Amino acid sequence: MADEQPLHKGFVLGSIAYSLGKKADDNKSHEWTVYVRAANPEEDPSLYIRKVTFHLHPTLQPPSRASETAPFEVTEQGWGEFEISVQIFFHDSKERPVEMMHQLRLYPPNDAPASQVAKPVVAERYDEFVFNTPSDALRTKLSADIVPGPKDNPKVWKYSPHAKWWTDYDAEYDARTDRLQEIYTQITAQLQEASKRRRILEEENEAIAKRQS
Ligand code: SLL
Repeated sequence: MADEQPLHKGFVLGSIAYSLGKKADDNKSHEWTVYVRAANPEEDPSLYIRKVTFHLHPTLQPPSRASETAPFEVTEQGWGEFEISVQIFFHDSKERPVEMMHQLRLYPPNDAPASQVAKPVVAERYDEFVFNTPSDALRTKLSADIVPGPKDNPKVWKYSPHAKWWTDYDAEYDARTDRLQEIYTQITAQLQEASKRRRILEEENEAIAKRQS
């Protein structure tokens, strides 16, 4: 019988924007990239994603851009922030395309500390694709261990020029899970210690009660 477990793939939809500084054209104050990347820095998302289309503001021509292999991204220059509609298509024809909105951010929030001004502005969110009825081929691909590809493989974001500004959600998750495990272990030890102390006190009480009766 076929394995009926759904498969989850963590991914990130976001944008990164660098200020081009004072010498830049008025209408090209920033260079930005909007992207769909795998959560895992070593994973090639083109194993399961066939194409991503980004629908930009009509001041950018042509507004519809298709990215047909990893990295799934579009880089542009401009001055303004706007909403980008993103469609993600999969190799598996049974999987319906996913449509999402992303708010492009170029400017740091007003309350950002001054030291952050030179950094690019990253706006991104983690999400998961859920494949409920993946084909055998997709299941095989998604279940395979991630083997680090050739060094500088442009399809994995580990080697992207933006990588140092990006969050490794997988590593963050693992670190949190390890920390939780540590806390559980400590609490269990403390509980055992407390119940041992309680037993000793109860025995002492019983002994005293016996002597008094
Ligand atoms: C705004 N609603 O008014 C937005 C629109 C459009 C920004 C922003 C393209 C570059 C160019 C560009 O930055 N468009 O115009 O050459 O803030």
